[in-house]
Amino acid sequence: MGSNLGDRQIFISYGIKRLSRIKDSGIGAFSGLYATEPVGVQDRTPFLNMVVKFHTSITVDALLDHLQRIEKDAGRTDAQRKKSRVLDMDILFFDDDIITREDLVVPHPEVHNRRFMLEPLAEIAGDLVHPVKKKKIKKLLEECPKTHWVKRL
Ligand code: PH2
Ligand code: MG
Ligand code: MG
Repeated sequence: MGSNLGDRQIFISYGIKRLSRIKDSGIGAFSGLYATEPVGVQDRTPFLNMVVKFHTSITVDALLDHLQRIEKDAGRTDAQRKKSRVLDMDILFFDDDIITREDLVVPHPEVHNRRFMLEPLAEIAGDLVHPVKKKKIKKLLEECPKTHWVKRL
């Protein structure tokens, strides 16, 4: 999850609350909350980012629908797509599934390049093996250049 617009902490909390209400599912673990330098975004306001481990029996498409609905309900507009956003909820991994569709790529295509994803991930899933890179998260984190700052709050 990420937010860099408005009351960032409230939007992250809202995302968690809505996730916890998805049926046949549950949150298994939370990372800490991180302030992170924006990557590829004009606005210099730091993001708040965090990662949650989510157990579910719904399909990845049903999950994606939920996430998009939650983002929209938080007030996210299409104009925020490549810019600042009140709430962004991305699927980083879905089991070992490898999905390469136009509307969804899993594992997240940038996860190995982004310390703002890898640092919180390493906290709760350091031994998770990236099914494409075939490396553990903690290894990917070691190898990831420090192109942006990431600070655990
Ligand atoms: N999300 C982006 C683009 N850049 N930078 C940080 N620090 N955190 C994000 O969540 C983020 C980003 C696109 O979704
Ligand atoms: Mg997104
Ligand atoms: Mg994103």
